[in-house]
Amino acid sequence: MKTVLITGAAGDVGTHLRRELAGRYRLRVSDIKPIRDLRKDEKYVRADVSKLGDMLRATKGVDALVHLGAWPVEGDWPLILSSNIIGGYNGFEAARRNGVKRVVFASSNHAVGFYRRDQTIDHRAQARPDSRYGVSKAFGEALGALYADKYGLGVLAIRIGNVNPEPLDRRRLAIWISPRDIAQLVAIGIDHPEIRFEIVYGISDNQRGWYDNANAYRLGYRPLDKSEAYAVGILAKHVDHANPLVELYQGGTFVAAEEGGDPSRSRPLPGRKKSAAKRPTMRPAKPKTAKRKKK
Ligand code: 15L
Repeated sequence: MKTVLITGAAGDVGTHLRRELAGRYRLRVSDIKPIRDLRKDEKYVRADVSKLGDMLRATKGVDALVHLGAWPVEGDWPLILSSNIIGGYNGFEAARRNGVKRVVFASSNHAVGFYRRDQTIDHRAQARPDSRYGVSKAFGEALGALYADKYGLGVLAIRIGNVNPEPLDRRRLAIWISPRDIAQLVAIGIDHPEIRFEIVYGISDNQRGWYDNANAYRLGYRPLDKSEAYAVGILAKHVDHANPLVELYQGGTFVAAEEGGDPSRSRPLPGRKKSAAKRPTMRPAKPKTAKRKKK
């Protein structure tokens, strides 16, 4: 039986995974918080992901690392830097130094949150983070590619939507993943014989999804749950957010935090002055008809 370390195991996703993966692997679980409801075959190691020494101790002798440990939403820069950027690096580096063969990295939909909801994106979509948190997840994916290419680790980065027993709202009808489906993806990351570096989306079989998750299916993923089963009840309660950008982009409220995000501001139209394109519009304004020069 493989020994698998789950970091951030006291969090929501970690708690679901501990239950779903029990009996399948010998689980070592780590967190900065204590975990009191340990199963008899689980071992707890206190580890702060921002400390390389802790991560070296925690990853000793494990076959695979499931690296969930991080700040889980948008946060200020010092927090994202220590928990997610340094914490992400420490996970991969400790795995490398201890000869861990597999890393499953918990990336997020927020690494690509600035794609519009009317776009379908697949695993090749380049990062368009909607937050510092999203940037840290894109950084983790890049680390995964580096550690796979340079050091031969097998890495699965899962752009996780939202793990919950049921989808929470209209946006989550697109990105929801059930606990048993995320466990299935994690198990693919640990056991699939041919993984070098792969990105997949962590979503169930969601009819309203905006991801083409063909790469996950290619690796054998067969989700058991569908968000559509909850659609009628959720849509009946749905009220659009006051900020239209929240409904326009995949990242939802993350795109509107602080500055209120609108990527069209940073893309001046050809022949227009940059300052004019900076207006916070959702659609690029129509170019003015060029004035004729007087002869
Ligand atoms: C995430 O990446 C977060 O960790 C989680 O707390 C949710 O905010 C989720 O995304 C989401 O987008 O619903």
